[in-house]
Amino acid sequence: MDDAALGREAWSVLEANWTGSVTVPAPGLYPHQWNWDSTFVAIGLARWDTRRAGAELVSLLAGQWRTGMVPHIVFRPAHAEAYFPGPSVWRSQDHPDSPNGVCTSGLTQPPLHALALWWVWRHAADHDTATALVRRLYPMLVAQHDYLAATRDLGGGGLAAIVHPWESGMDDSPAWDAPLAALAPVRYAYRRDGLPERHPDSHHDRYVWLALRYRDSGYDPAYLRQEHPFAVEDPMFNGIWLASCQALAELAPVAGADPGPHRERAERIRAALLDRLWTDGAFHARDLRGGRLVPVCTVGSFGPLLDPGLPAERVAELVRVLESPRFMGAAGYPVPSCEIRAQEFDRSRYWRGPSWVNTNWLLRRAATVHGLTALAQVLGTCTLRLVRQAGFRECFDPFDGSGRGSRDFSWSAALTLDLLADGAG
Ligand code: 2M8
Repeated sequence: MDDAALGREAWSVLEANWTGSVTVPAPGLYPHQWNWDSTFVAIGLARWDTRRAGAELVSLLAGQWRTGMVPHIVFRPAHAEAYFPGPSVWRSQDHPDSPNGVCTSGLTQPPLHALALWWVWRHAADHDTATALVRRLYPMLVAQHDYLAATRDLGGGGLAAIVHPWESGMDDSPAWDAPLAALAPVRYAYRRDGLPERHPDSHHDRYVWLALRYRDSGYDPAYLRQEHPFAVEDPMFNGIWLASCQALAELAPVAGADPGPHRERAERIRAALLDRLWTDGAFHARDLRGGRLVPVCTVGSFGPLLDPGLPAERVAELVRVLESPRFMGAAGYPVPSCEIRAQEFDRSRYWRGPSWVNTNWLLRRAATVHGLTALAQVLGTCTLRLVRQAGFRECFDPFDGSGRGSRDFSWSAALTLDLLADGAG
């Protein structure tokens, strides 16, 4: 399929998943607005349609809480209980800090928003619209970053902790196995049929239990600090946060603000990543409750590569691991979501092996940031090969490229548009 035809197909997926104000991740399984999905959609649309890219971010931020937290799901009322856990589980409307008239979840997702806004601003054909958008969203993104610094630094070392696997976006990643296994066994009727590739004795019961505990605390920051049994410093979440701090520093002058505090925060996050999460030639998640680094290396281990200021020797070490048979070197369709030789690796299980377009895009961006042109080229070409051969699937087998999970998946389509516009084909 040539580039023009692939681009047309990507557009038709995004049209079909557009509700008039938001792009849902996929028909059927995901009927609401998801947080980082919308940031990837905005990135993908940035070079093509400034207004719609902006609308995607604006509708997502309509769900922002007064604490600054940007929720991981903004619900569409007409489809309220079409996804579990829906609004009746989260009960956001009972909380005084939740937004008026919008139902959301009580968790967040990786803070890619400022990077997405910067991407839209930088690539906008319609400069006035982009500038107005930056001025409107900048204070909301500052509030989001302040929330992470004030409420999520549960380890006290300058990083933001996730308090639920869903907050990572890489839900079933083996990086969360040990912290989840330490929880008491629980059983809830939480099953989703039709997804055979998900973990059969999955952690989903624990997911629901964790979400309910946090909800029942009244989404209380003191409870998170003192009692909540799941708290993990994820290198991908924090690498994305760092990149977003740098993006906010770039955007600050457009909004008439001082970039200094964002640069300082980025430096603090870099120092904390190196100090707290680096071991054995890569970044690893830190289980704050278990008090140790998680041994398994996943695609999340490369998140801090998004930082142009990462010391050169660390960049070289990470790229060596990335290109080795542990990751890209043994997969025909990189980058697998988990190290191939790890015991936990599974080529077909959700976030435990398959290759995803969004993480490939992030790593391609990281390669570009460090001037690694050949690596960026391989990542772009391989990602386009996946969608050309298997369509805009949710994820892909890293060895044979066959599609997994949902079809017509929005971020796979949107990021294809970005790769095509960037000449990655
Ligand atoms: C998946 O996560 C949701 C929960 O948030 C789920 O499993 O139902 C993940 O792949 C996540 O990264 C993504 O944002 C979401 C919607 O595509 O689906």
